[in-house]
This record gives sequence, structure tokens and C-alpha cells, in this order.
Amino acid sequence: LTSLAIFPCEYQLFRRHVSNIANSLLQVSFCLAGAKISASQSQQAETMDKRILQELKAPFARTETGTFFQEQPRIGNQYLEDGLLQRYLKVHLPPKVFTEVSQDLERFGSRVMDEIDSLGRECELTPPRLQQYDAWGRRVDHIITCMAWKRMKEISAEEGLIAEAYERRYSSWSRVHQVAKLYLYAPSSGLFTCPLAMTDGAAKVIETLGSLGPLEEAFSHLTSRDPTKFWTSGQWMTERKGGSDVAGGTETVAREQSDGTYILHGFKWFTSATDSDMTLTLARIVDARGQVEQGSRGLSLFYMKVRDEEGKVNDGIEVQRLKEKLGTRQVPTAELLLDGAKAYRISAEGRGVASIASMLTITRIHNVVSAVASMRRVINMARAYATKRVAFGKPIKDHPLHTQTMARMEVQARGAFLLLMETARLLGLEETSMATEQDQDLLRLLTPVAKLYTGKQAIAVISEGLECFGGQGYMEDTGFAVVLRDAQVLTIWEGTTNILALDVLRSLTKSQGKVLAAFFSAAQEKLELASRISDLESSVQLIQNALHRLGQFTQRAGSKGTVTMQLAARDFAYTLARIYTGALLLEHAAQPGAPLTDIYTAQRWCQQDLCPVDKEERAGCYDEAAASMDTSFVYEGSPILKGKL
Ligand code: UCC
Repeated sequence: LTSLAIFPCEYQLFRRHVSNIANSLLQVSFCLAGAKISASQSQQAETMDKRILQELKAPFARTETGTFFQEQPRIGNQYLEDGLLQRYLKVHLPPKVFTEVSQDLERFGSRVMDEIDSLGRECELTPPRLQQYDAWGRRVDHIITCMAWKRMKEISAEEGLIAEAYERRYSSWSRVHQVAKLYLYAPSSGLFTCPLAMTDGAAKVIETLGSLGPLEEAFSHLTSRDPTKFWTSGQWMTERKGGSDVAGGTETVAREQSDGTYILHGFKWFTSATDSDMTLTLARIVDARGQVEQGSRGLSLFYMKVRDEEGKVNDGIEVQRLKEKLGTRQVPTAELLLDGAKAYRISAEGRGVASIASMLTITRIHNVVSAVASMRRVINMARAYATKRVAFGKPIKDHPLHTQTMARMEVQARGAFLLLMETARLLGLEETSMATEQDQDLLRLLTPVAKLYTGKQAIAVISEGLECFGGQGYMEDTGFAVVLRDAQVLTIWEGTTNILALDVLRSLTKSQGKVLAAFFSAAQEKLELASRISDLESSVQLIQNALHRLGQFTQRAGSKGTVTMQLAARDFAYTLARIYTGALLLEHAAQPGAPLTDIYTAQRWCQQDLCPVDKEERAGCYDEAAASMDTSFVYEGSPILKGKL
């Protein structure tokens, strides 16, 4: 017994054995003392010994924790595992570009698998922390990030994750290349995609405004492939009064200095990736009378360096605290006091929101990348698991109901993927001056549509995906739970679903309907090829029908008040997303040599309600009476409104 390694969990068993053996020894010593050992006593002792031995050999006894261990699903090369991505690139990219891009993505896919994925996990396990004071009591506001997070910054530069989009070596296809790379990277990036989104957005603003003065230096850092030079940028918009109503919520003021720079005073409530090197932010300029203009027209856009050469936060910026978030804990998100922080105005006075809008376009597209990529990753991992996990006598991949569930997730993820790529394609055209007016209008409309729709899809698909792993999907240490926690931000960051739905309406109003005309034409064009393929005919018909109903709805809505359109905004945006994605899937499935799976995806997508706005309107959901009833219904029993409705 002394040679046995006894662990705490076996302690009770051990105690039982010891007491049994002690009893046996007592009996033996008693016998040796004079009494004779009876045959039955010796038999009893033998049986007991056997039982002890049996117990020690039993499964889960001693140090054994059982003999079965589930084989872990492992990440493979995500480029090679993604047939749709490969087919998309092959169909759209010029052959030489396809060869080069494909080679790069295959190599990068290996790097994600072998190196980056474990770094991403380390970022999750070692979240950033804030050291506010040094040992001697001096205020330092040092945001401490882990080595893996720092390595992500170097890798981003080495891989040109921002540079690729601005070097334009593949002309308009550079954006598609960059987006495909980010799509492979995002779920393994430990959320480094957050600073990259804002870095890309800042580069875009600077390129749009013209990189003059200090912006020239900033642009070269943001788009550098040299890890020692590469900068990331923040985007400080949200203040205590809120992140949606930027015009109503911005209190930060900017005072011009004699050298033409400004000093800023204010409180930024939600600044993501606060370890960044620079930022773009909004503030109200104080005029000679000490007054500021309220509303959107009072906001201007400023560029600010956040840290000095040693990485120390600049004077005039105090980090109040790091936020405690549901997910995205890998990213340092801070509350900042601006107390005389030096900044450069980079927009015309009062053109802050309009100037930062190009950043919003980019960060919203990055949001779509993350949404689609995380759906894809969860499905791929669930697929790997289904081949290894056996239940009820066979691998779970052989249970049709399980596979059907995964097929439904696939349809969503594939549709969302094509919507992402379409947005990236249009952005690439716009940035290389190759976009037609229709392309530009479509990009303006599809950006908020894709952002709001894929964010919702991601949460649903990822939640379903976790279920594919049973209880293991719910465990933090498998690394799956974090995917769901992180996904929840996708519908909030860069504008909530309703704010984005209202942005869709803004694009309609501002363009006097041109964006919608572009939508109808582009969708029709995409259906052309598919309408000649018999397997796709009925799906084409469903999209045509939905387009017709959408057209009728917009005509009816035009003659009604603004309340109708506001109440319809979300369903309207969903309708645009479903119809356009259906058209994209059909166009893709109609390509020569397309596999049956592409046809099947398009057919399945088109089975859903493609025009929810029509159904809801016919049900009277957008009438003023319905709005009033919604209020009574939602606040029924509320102590605040009781009896006042
Ligand atoms: O979420 C945040 C944290 C950052 C994390 C980033 C990482 C994400 C990556 C994820 C990947 C992992 S910070 C902030 C979040 N907040 C928002 O996104 C803001 C949400 N609110 C809105 O979008 C609002 O609708 C506002 C702020 C745009 C509304 O402002 P206004 O001033 O009331 O709106 P106006 O008056 O309608 O528009 C002002 C001007 C107009 O141009 P002009 O003056 O020429 O007529 C608009 O056409 O701005 C123009 N504009 C736009 N232009 C407004 N929105 C857009 C747009 N989307 N595109 C083009």
C-alpha cells in the first residue's frame, strides 16, 4: 500500500482499505497471540483482499480518471477548408491575381493554424490591465498588454493586413485580397481585428481628406509593413451621453492655440484599443466668444497622437479605468479624460461627422468580416467535432438531424460570405476610381445593410454552433464560449441594428432614392445568368417576386408619413439583405462548373421570407395605431407609466 500513489479524490477509498487491512491485522495478531486461525476466518481475509484488489483495478479507481477521452477538434488550414472562398476568388479574380492571392492565402492559412491561433487564445487568457501609478506614486496610466497581443501587431504589419488595401498592387482586387486575409485571421486574432478596423478606417479618412502635414507621417505608419514602424489607431466617438446620438452626446471642446493646433477637454466614455498609437476624435470648437455650436454642425474631426516614442500616454490624456465587458476582453477599452490633450483639426469646421463617415464605412465592413468569419470558424470546428464525436452508437455526423442543423447554419454563413465579398469588391472599385455611379450607390446602401444583418446572423449561428459541442460548447476552457461572448458586440459596435437601419433610410433620403434604384438594377443583373438555368429558375422567381413586392411597398410607403418608414426601417433593411444575398447566391450558383452545393445553397436561401417588410406592412405593423399599441403593450404594468398611457 505504501507504494501506491494516493490522490485526494481516492482518499475515501484509501481510508476504507486501510481500515479493512487494519481489521485483518488485528485478527491476525489476535490469532498469533494464542488463538488458532479458523478456516472461515482465513477465507474471509482472502475474499477481502480480492475485493480490495478488484476495487483498485476498477475504472476511475486510484489515479485513473476513466479510459475514454474525447478527441479534440483542431483547426485546420482555413483557406484550404473553405471551398466557397476558393471558388469565389477563382470566379472573380483575373487568373494571375488569383494564383498569387491563392498562394498567399494558403500560406497565411498555415500561419494562422500553426502560430496565430494559439497567440489569439493567449490574448483571451491574458487580458489587458491598467497600471495607474508607479511604485513611487507617480501617475503613469500604463495599459499593460500581453506578449501575444504585441506579437499580433507585428504580424499584422508583416502580413500587410492594412498595407495590402492601400498599396493596391492588385488594383481594385486588393480590397478583396485584404478582406479574405482578415476573414482567415479574425477568429484567431484575439480580437486584434478591432484595432485593425480602426487603423484601416483612419487610413481611409486620411486618404480621403489628403495626407497633408502631420497626417502624412500618420498615414505612412498606419500602412507600413515594417513592424517597428506600424501604428494602430483608435476612434474616440462615444461620450457619457451615448454612442448612437453622436451629435447630441459630444461634449468635448477644442480650443485653438496660437500655433494652429488645438487642446481638447472632454471625457471619452468608450475608447477601444486604447493602447493604439494615434486616434481620430470629435470635438466642438470654442469660438472667440467662448461659445460652441451644438448638434452635428458643431462637430469637427481631430487627429491626436496618443503616446510618445516610449509608448507613454501623452500629457493631457488620463486613463480613468478599463471597461469590464461581457466579451472582447482581449481588447483594452478605456474611459479617458482629455484634459488639455494636443490635437490637430483635420476636417473643415463643423464637418466632423461627415468626415468620420468614411471611417465608419470601413469599420462597419470590418464588423462584417468578423461576423462572417466567426460563423465560418464555428461551423468548421463543429464539422471537425462531428466526425470525432460518437453518440448513440455512431459519429454525430451520421445523425441526419444534426447535419440538417449544420446545413441551416451553412446556408446563413455562405450567404453572409457573398454579401461581405460583394461589399469588399465595391469598395475596391470605389477606391481605384473604377466604380460606376451604381456601384457607389450600392456600396453606400449595402454597408449598413451587411453590418446589421450579419451581426444578427452571427449571434444566432454561433449560439447554434456552441450547441453542436453539447456541454463542451458552454465551457470557457474549450475556447468556444468566448466566441459567443465576443459575437454579442457585433450588433452594438459601430452602430446598433436600429441605428444602422436608420442609416439605410439616411442613404435613401440623401441620394433621393438613387441607392434603391441601384439596388434594383444590380439585383436584376445578378439574376440574369441564373434565370437561364433550370435548377435555379424557381429560386429566381422567388427573388423576382420579392423585388416586386419591395417595389410596391416603397411606393405605398412614399405616400405615408415618416412614422411608417421609421417603423419599417429594420424589416426594410432585412428585406434588402435577404433579396440581395439571394441574388448573389444565385449568381454564384449559375457560374459554369458550379458544384451542386452552390445550387442547393441558393435554393435553400430563397425558401425563407424574402420580403418581411411587405408581410409586416400588410399586417398593419407600421400604422400609427400599431405604434401606439406597441407602447401600451411594452409598458403594460410598468410602474412609471401605469395609468398614464
Ligand atoms: O463602437 C465604437 C467603438 C469602436 C470599435 C471599432 C471596432 C469595430 C470593428 C469590429 C471588428 C472586430 S465607437 C462608436 C460607435 N458609434 C457609431 O458607430 C455611431 C452611431 N451613430 C450613427 O451612425 C449616427 O447615425 C450618426 C452619428 C452618423 C448621426 O449623426 P448626425 O450628425 O445626426 O447625422 P446626419 O446629420 O444625418 O449626418 C451628418 C453628415 C451628413 O453629410 P452631409 O452633411 O454632407 O449631408 C451625412 O450624409 O454625415 C453623413 N453621414 C454619412 N455619410 C452620416 N452617416 C453616414 C454614413 N454612414 N456614410 C456616409
